[in-house]
Amino acid sequence: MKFGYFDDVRKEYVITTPTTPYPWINYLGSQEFFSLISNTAGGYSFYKDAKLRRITRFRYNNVPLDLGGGRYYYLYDEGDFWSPGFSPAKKELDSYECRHGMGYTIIKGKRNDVSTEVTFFVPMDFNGEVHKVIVKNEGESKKNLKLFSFLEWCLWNADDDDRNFQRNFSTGEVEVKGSVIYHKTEYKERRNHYAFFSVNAPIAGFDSDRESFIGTYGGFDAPKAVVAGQSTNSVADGWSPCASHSVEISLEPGETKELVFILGYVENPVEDKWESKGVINKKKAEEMIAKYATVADADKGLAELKESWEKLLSKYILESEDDKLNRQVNIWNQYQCMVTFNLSRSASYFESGVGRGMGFRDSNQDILGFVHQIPDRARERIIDLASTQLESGGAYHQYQPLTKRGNDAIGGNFNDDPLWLILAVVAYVKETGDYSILDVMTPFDNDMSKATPLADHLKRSFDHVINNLGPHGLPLIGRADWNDCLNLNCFSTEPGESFQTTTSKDGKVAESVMIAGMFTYIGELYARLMEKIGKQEEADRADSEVAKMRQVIMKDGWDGKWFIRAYDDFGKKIGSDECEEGKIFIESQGFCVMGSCGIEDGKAIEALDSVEEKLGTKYGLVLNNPAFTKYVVEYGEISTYPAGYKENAGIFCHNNAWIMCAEAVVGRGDKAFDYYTRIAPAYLEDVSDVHRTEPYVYPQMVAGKDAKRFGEAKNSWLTGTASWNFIAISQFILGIQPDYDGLMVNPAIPKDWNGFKVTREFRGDVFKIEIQNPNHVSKGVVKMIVDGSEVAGNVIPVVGDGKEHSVTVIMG
Ligand code: BGC
Ligand code: IFM
Repeated sequence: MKFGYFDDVRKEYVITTPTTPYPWINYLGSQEFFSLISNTAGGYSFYKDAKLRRITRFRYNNVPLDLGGGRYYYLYDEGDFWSPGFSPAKKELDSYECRHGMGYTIIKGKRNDVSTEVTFFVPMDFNGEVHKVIVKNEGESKKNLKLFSFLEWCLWNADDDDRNFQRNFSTGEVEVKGSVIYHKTEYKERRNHYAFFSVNAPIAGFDSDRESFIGTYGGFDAPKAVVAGQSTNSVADGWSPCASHSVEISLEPGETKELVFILGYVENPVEDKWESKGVINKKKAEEMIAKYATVADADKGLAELKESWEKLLSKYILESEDDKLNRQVNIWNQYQCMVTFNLSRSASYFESGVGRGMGFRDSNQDILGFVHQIPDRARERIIDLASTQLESGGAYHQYQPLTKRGNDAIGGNFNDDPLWLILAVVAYVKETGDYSILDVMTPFDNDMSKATPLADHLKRSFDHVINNLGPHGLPLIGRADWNDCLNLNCFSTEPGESFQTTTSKDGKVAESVMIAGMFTYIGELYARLMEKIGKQEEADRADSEVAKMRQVIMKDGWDGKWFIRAYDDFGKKIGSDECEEGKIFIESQGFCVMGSCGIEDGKAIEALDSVEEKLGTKYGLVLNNPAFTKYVVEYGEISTYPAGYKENAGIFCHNNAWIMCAEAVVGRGDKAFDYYTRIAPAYLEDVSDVHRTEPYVYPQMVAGKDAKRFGEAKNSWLTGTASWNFIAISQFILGIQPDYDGLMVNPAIPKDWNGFKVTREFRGDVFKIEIQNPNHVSKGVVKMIVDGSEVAGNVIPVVGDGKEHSVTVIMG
């Protein structure tokens, strides 16, 4: 069942009912001010950091879920009232539509012959949300309406806001001046920031105290002031500050009224601190309000935003015979990659914004998906990440975006972390040709006195693996590798003790075949990069370490029909046929094959066949099989999940992409693409009732075949799935791979494809690539013609003239 449709021309998903199976959200903002907005206008906003600078309040775990808070509008029409976005009033609407587009959302609702359309967006270079509201009388008689706005302020630190009521009920401060409501509460610090909510029209009244607006025993669905059709002009003093305007709107039949509301955030430079308590400098707010003073200004802001997205999405454009594939590649997957770059794993309808900052592993992988769009920001992000690396080559697992400091509470010791940095840097250099990044003096643990060139950070990442090998010569897993829940050194034998605190022995036994596989894949990329910058000796050293690791994998990491997953702290195999449950895991199959293990002797194919046989389902590949039904205390968190969920045999869409890549490596394009379509959201639109999360973005996980709710997705939006699936489709299946000296073309496609076209902007040139598949093969390039001349091999050389170039590639 579907709950909307794709409008590919406008690059929007159009939702046709407010009661989607789960709130279907979008993100506004891509620089410093961000918002989450659901199809009923629920969600919240923050500046840079969802934990430390939360602007509006949202209650996770609310009932119903999407009424945790939002930026809400109510129409009052002589006794009746409703919300044009359905929530929070939840009065039935005569028509409803929500269009989630690239950085904006339009919600339209009609009742009593009054249609209202609200366009929400965060303009470029603007620390605020603009709401353009159009109210139209579509009836035959005059309407005397009142429009109420409403939002609730969060007292800045979302974590504290949720807990520290003894303080926070006494700190709230607001100021109302004309049509602007200012939120001035201090958060345990001398005030240097404030927020405001304005409208570009005279107001009939306002409320800034939530209880006065809603009533002590009321709810968002029927606020006292809205029911009465009259604001109370409350000025908050402690308790819960909010912001609500009421605007009188009289409309003749056919008449329209347009308004612009702005929710803004102002940060003052340190030197401009206010000296007196309760006084704020309103100059910046006034400038922001003036910038979008009219509907024409708002329209211009929206047009600029759309243009910037057009530009971002023009770097890789696919024309294939498959509309679902085109929309997935050209619109939604690239959009999701940008959102994951901006938000890491911090704020979604599954991530509370207070739980985590930016992940070292996660953000490095995110770079793979957006580096072609904004290489400059990828460069900056890489340096930020590398600056939290430790001298040992290990890394803080997370850092807080506002401070950019490593998070001590979580620490490091996830032994896969360092390798992802190499992968991100290689992707950046291949995309840009900018080797100078390798010379950037980059601190360890943010301490500039310990800075070394970025190239040295990569060496330490590489060496971190070989300095931490276990009894078989495989990498020690540390606290966990990519699979956060495989905690082989962190288990407890005491009931009730935390998994994360007790080390069983000395952490020198448990080994990860996945990290070994990653090392063969990424280590080889490191060797090639070193060769490129003339460090042949280092390249040779890396090559020989990688070759050694491949041997170790084939000797002690091969189980007979697939790669084993790990050795536990007692030296016992995990992910082996000899195990009772969890006989096979997906991660090591993907990375060992990508790292060219078992290619020559057919073992790679054998491992991939086992993947389909043991892990395959119609909704994707499960992570392990059989699912754990018993606790295995020495494995850590993994077996605490019920069978079929999350890391215990859930379908982790992230690692499905590694299998697509591996299938492409062995040349099986049909299989690679088949796996792609099993999880790509555009192909699952028709089962939205089963899948439940947004049909336009990937979820992190879909319940696996052992789960009671097989096929149901969770954790949509913020997941490495976005970047890896983009890599899988764009570089491994469609096969357009940035390389040091040009664009390599190496598709692995289904045999029945006739071909496809890709427009790829690369280092300033635009390549119009047409791939023809006259002999219906999956892999192999027999001829390549660039600007009319045949070129040997399959690398389109960089031209560097900033012009358009035509490329024809014949497969065979
Ligand atoms: C959770 C995992 C999750 C991971 C994300 C763990 O603590 O339990 O299920 O995927 O964190 O980092
Ligand atoms: O690898 C992790 C990722 O860092 C966060 N989400 C879950 C993945 C698997 O555990």
